[in-house]
Order: sequence, then C-alpha cells, then structure tokens
Amino acid sequence: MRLYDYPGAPNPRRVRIFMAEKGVEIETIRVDLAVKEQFSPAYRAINARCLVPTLVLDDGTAIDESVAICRYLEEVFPEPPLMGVDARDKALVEMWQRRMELDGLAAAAEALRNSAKGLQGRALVGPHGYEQIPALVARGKARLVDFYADLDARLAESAYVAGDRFTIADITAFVTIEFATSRMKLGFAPALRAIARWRAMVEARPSMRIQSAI
Ligand SMILES: N[C@@H](CCC(=O)N[C@@H](CS)C(=O)NCC(=O)O)C(=O)O
Repeated sequence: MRLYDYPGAPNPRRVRIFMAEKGVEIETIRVDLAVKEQFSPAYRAINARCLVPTLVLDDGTAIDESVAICRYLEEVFPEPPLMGVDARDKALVEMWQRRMELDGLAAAAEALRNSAKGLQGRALVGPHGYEQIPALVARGKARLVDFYADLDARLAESAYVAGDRFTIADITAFVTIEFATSRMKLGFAPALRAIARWRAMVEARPSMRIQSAI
C-alpha cells in the first residue's frame, strides 16, 4: 500500500493519527500542495479529484476520502477498534464523526478557503476551480463558534466525543481544533472547560505527536 500525503494538511493528518493508533506503517509519498503538485498529470492519474490523502492498494485500487481510507484500515487492522464495536456503537461513532466533520472541519475550511490569498480561485478543493465568496468567511467563523459550544456541551456529558472510548470522532474533532487554531487563530474560548479537559487528555496520546514521515 502507498499513502499520498502532505504534512501540513488536516485531512491526511486524520489518517496518520488513525494509523498510529493502530500501529500501522504504510509507505508514504509526498504530494506537495505548496507547489500545486496535486494538479500535476502524474497525480491526476492517481486521483482525478486532485486532493490528499489517497491510499493506493497493492492491486492498484485508489481510495480517497479520509474516512473511507480509515474504514479500509479498520477492516484490515481491526485492533484497537476506532469505528465502533457493535451495530449501535458503530452507528453512534459514525454519527459523531460526521458531526465533527460537517459542523467543525467544514466550517473551518469554509472560513479559510474563502479568505486565503493563496486559495483564490480554489475556494473548494478539487479540480473545478471555484471562486471565493467573502461573505462565507464570517459564516464559517460563526459556525465554528457554534461548533465549539456544541462540542463543549457534548463533552460535559461524555468522556470522549462518541462515548466512553477514544474513536475516529475524537481524531476529527482534535484535528479540526488544531487546524482552526494554527491556521486561523480561531481556537476555542477558555471558558469551554469540557473541551479543555478532553483536549488535554487526547493531546497526551502518542499518536497526536506523530508527524508525517515525509
Ligand atoms: N473530504 C476529503 C477532503 C480532502 C481535502 O480537503 N484535502 C485537502 C488537504 S487537507 C487537499 O487535498 N487540498 C488540495 C487543494 O487545496 O487543492 C477527505 O476527507 O479526505
């Protein structure tokens, strides 16, 4: 297997953390987003959507979408389970992971991609070239504030995002917070004590310190 990756990007980071939690090592190939290598003919031949991460299996099958990659790894390397253990639990983990992605990561991306000068004409990832809409910056930021409030309420009643065990939902939430804080200075307010409690616990996991090998 080969993983196409870029060190500074949040979505590949989700997959790297997931792999580290499972103790899985995969050959990693850098796609340099800083020089728009994702649009090169060579990478388009691997993934016509021009985004990372992409996992290429030994039979040549290419899988993109971070959660689809994690799903594959969960099936091949089931221990420890990070996507639920029975029907009810799997549904709840998926629900919380989707909430973290749609309410959190997508909100942060909306604010960043509609404001960053380097992303002009690329407000959405992919090959189609959408223009920025400046009004979406304020909306993305407002959505992020709501995301933090909702997450704090959830973590006031639950040890981890999806229940009493660390899962992929925690990975998405953690990476979202790191991304919003480092790239946009949009961290959560100190008054959100439940997030602070959870963040300290998650940050202490060795997988969170794993950097890309490339
Ligand atoms: N929904 C996709 C999103 C992937 C994505 O947004 N990748 C970003 C890096 S975090 C990318 O490839 N950006 C390329 C670009 O900005 O042109 C996933 O979950 O993997």
